[in-house]
Amino acid sequence: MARKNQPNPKPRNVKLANSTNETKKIASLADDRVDAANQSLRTNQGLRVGDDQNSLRAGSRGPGLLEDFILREKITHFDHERIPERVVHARGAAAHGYFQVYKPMAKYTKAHFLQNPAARTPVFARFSTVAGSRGSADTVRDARGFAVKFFTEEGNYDLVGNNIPVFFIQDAIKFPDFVHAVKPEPHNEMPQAASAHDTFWDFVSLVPETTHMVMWVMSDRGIPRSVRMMEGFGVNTFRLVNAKGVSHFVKFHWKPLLGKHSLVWDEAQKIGGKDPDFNRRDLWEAIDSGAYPEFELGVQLVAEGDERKFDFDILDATKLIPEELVPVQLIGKMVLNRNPDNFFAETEQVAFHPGHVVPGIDFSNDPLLQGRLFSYTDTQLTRLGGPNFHEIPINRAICPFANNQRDGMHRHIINPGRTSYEPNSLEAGWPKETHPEDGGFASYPEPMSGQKIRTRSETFGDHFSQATLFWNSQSQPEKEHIVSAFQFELAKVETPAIRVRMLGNLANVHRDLATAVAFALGLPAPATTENKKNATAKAGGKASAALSLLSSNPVTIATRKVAMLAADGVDVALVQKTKKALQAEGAEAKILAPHLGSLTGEANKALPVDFTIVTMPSVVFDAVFVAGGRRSIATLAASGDAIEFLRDAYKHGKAIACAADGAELLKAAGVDPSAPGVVIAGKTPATAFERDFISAIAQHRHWTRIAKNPPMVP
Ligand code: HDE
Repeated sequence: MARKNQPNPKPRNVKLANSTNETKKIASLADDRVDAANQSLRTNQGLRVGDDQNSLRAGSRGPGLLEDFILREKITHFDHERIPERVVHARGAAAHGYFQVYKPMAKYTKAHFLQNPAARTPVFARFSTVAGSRGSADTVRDARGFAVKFFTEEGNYDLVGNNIPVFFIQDAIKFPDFVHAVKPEPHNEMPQAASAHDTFWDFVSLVPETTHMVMWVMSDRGIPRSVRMMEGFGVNTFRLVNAKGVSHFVKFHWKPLLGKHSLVWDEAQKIGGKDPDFNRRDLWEAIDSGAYPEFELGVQLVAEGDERKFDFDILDATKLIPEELVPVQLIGKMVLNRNPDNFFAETEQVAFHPGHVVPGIDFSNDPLLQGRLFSYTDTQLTRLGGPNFHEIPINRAICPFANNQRDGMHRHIINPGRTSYEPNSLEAGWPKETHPEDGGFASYPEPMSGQKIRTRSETFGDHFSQATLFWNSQSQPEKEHIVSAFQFELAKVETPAIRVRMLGNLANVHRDLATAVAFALGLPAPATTENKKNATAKAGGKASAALSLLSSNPVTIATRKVAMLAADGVDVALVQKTKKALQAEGAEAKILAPHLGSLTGEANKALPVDFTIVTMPSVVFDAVFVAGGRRSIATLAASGDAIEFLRDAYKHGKAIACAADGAELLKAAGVDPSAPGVVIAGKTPATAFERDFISAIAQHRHWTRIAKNPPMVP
């Protein structure tokens, strides 16, 4: 076996000292990989197994024998395969990669991994939904976790963020209440992974500080097209501290190089049934095919002395700092280039913690963050079964490592020597502290004074201005989606008083929003009651372009998936030409047909089929190409599956291209050939057809086709 059975008490991989950190981490994980190829099947004690088919029994038809230690070992291990899932963020997918800073950040931080543009720091990033169980669907409406572990030479640094820059609550003491409210209801454990139920809306309607984040979750941010196409945010305010001890407050951002894109709600729900692993599969396949997801790391920096210059409190996690006030500086890039070898060992056992910091990164007094700093180690004790979870390969630091902690469940390290205390003289005082000037961690010495009280600062009191800012910043289609989401969720709420109370909160965000939602609920539009002054006078009266998903996206179809619908009799030449043009732009084109194998095309040309139409529905593609050929079109026009495929693509605003002789099929599917985003071959030269199709896909959605459904206001 490849495994080293004797854990090394010295720093791991010292012999790799000249290699990059990235290689070190890969090597460190490789030490723990057990490759079963060419190996005998053995028990956990190393005994070679002679028969893995039959248990030990008294005669071939007799009872089993207690003596069968091989059966007992196997079944016992199986019985204990499950560990508690994460209380929140149970459903996730992850990838390895690296981070590289663009230029030295010494002016702001002494963190080593933010200094050398030539160095690559290994990372492990996990993306998750929040409310659902481990086996829930990927495309539910929810915030997404965006957690990154940096294996730096000064120890592990975790940036444990979300895809939404603010949080529901201001104080950690409300977190269990919030989570209990959003989780399935306790009496019947329904609904799974959904906020559209009474307890969630009961809580948020009673706690107005949730309004801003609720706006984000009801927006298209709640249903990302791909984790590769969503932003990430550190949410809480942290500190960067330089070698001279000068501190800046910092908000962290991740910006995806593929732009920010979302699903539409009907599509998200259908994917939930057709491919519950949609986001997980998308991440895996992209990395597998070499289309490595990339995210730039951004920082918003606020000098220590400017802490109070905003009309909100930067310690309040329900607020963001508008990019117009403090621009985001892009300081480096993360590339995810390797899928995990084993889901459980890596993705499930990875343990993030916002308190895993390195010198040069520190905390603010944000009361949500302060509570988080307790929670994450505590939760691992239950989830990973004891205090030694840092020894699990995926959690191990790559730097030299020694301290006086000892024993506990599942201890792997074998510490030689007699001392595990400090001070000691028997081991010459080792392991010893490091002076901060030499890299030892020292907390930022923020001056403190004040009474010991349970009070929230008055500066946390405005709950609506930024919710209004968010609403104002959305494009028309995005506003329509927010309205539809509230209409959907609140119509699922069974208790009328909760709907009414929630409308009261929405009225403080914007009259149009409250009026439109009230219409669908059959309720009168509520009057604006509270905080109106704030909502108009402060940031709420303005807009911030960066808050719209549709702003500043790159024009690209890279990694987009295009379905090519075809049947026997297909015009193979046009399919191949269009496929080539799409691939040249980095998109992926797949042939979908009524049967697998090969299609017999016109002039007896063969076209290999990738998938049957029923197994790969429209909702898992970004665009559709309807191949030509008289017989092919006639077959598809008579196929309910092909018609539904096109109907969905049309309804979901996706680009549709069709060969010149495909009118019959479009008509059967109710596709208007002159609608935006529908491109018909033959009208223009072939090159223009390809170009028009590519540019229609690059627009992601053709919103006017979606906006008609449902009506936003009476
Ligand atoms: Fe978490 N959160 N959280 N959270 N959180 C956990 O830690 C908690 C919050 C976030 O992929 C838990 O290991 C408290 C904000 C992510 O493994 C737990 C509070 C943000 C992940 C926990 C918050 C997050 C977690 C559950 C309020 C965005 C998944 C399992 C004070 C910045 C990490 C675990 C992964 C996971 C506690 C609020 C992000 C219970 C008490 C705000 C991405 O410790």
